Amino acid sequence: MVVRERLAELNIAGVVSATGLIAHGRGEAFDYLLGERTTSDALLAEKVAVAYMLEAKNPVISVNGNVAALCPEEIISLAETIPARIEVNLFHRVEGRVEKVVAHLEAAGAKKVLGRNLDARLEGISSDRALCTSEGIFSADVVLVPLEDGDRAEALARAGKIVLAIDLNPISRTARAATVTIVDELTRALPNMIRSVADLREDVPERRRLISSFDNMTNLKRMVQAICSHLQTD
Ligand code: PTJ
Repeated sequence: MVVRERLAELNIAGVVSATGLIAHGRGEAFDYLLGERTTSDALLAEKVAVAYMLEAKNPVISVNGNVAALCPEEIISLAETIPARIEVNLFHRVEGRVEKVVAHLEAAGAKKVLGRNLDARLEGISSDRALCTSEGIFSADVVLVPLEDGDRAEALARAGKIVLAIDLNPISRTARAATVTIVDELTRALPNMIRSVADLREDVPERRRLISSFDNMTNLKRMVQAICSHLQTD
């Protein structure tokens, strides 16, 4: 209830879009099906995603209205500890909204947030959603996309980037386009990821083992099985 109230308030303030509220409801529905827990497979995907971020040359965390509203402090903490850049990249580009989302992150302590000045375009998307920054998403080798839409996730993958998605829907286009899909609720996933950074920072062999032994399609099948098993328990 507290989270819903926060999202509703930030919708009125212009940070969260109207469809962001619908997207959140969709996420809640999948989370009920999953049992509102982090499965061992999701925890593994979280570690693999951190391994990719620590191995990256220019890791970027893409932030939209929902992500900024749900967990600004955790996004900032993950970005600082990796370290990674934060870029605000919106699906609904209403006039003045980027500024509101950036300001919301800055009020939570974020520094040097990218996204105010968009000077590059992702190939393969015709709308304004292709716009990004050359310093951030355009030149990133690894992009963390919590709650991403399918078109952009596919475009990022086609651009040769390692795409790390956080998406409670294991059959979404985003989930299937990503290199690693974390099927977990965002506010549970981020603290787990922050904890994994400490374990993996100095352990290069373990990072590489995690990356080379991970297969996203197998991961997604296991997450679908986890939903089915949960529904079959009394
Ligand atoms: O702020 P904007 O304009 O950039 O818009 C952001 C939204 C989320 C509206 C936009 O990216 C969008 O339309 O996304 P989709 O296509 O609705 O995808 C969102 C996915 O995230 C869905 O598969 C949801 O199940 C999932 N999801 C929603 N809330 C959570 C979530 N996954 C993890 N944690 C959540 N809290």
